[in-house]
Amino acid sequence: MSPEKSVTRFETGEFDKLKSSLVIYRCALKMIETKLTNLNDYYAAFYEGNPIEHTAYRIKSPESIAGKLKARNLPITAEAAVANLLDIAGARIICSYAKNIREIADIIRAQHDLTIVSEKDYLSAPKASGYRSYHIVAEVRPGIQFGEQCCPVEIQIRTSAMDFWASLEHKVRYKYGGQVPDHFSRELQLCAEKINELDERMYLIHELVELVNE
Ligand code: 0O2
Repeated sequence: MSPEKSVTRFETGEFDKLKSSLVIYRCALKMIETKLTNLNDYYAAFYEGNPIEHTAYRIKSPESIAGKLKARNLPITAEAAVANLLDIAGARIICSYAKNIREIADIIRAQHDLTIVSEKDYLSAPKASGYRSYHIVAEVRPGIQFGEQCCPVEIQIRTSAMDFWASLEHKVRYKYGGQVPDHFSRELQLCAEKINELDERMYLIHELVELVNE
């Protein structure tokens, strides 16, 4: 039996304000999507092994925004969301090997029309949950119609195996309303370690095959 989950929501007036606030995030996300599609096309045309497996894009749902504001003891308002949350617009890059993650992060960092706001290296320092990924928050300027306003987009870069783990852990955490029982947490931490080990071993196989080809 699943425990009861109480859903935090925006009040009607605030919900309408949030809907208007989300327009600029959608525009910013489309700009990042174009940039990453171009990067993917470049790799596909000029590299033998494209390190990008696939990309995904999402705007955080109002329920999820409200839940995050509540968890941080912030008011459930559009203003608080815009002022405090950097991951309302999110892009995810799934790549083949952990080594590709840093290469892709370097390319993103070097783009002149992006302003890097923050970076979190959960590869060198995984979260207590076992979560591994590289996060970059980049700001873009979606257009003069929004004045001088910049808009943040969180870009998460990880391997397929790390992504598989993160989806499962997210599902478990959601199921238990954030209070994951200890035995599940331990099992997930163990899986994260094993996944990391597998990522490294598969990369070694890949490198050996490259050597043999040479
Ligand atoms: P969703 O549904 O993906 O949008 P926070 O730790 O979230 O309070 P911050 O600084 O926003 O504070 O977090 P951080 O570390 O940059 O992480 C933001 C996002 O990374 C999360 O968004 C998740 O997508 C992912 N993430 C971070 N830690 C974990 C983890 O332990 N497990 C999984 N599965 N994902 C994680 P949201 O809002 O949590 O979720």
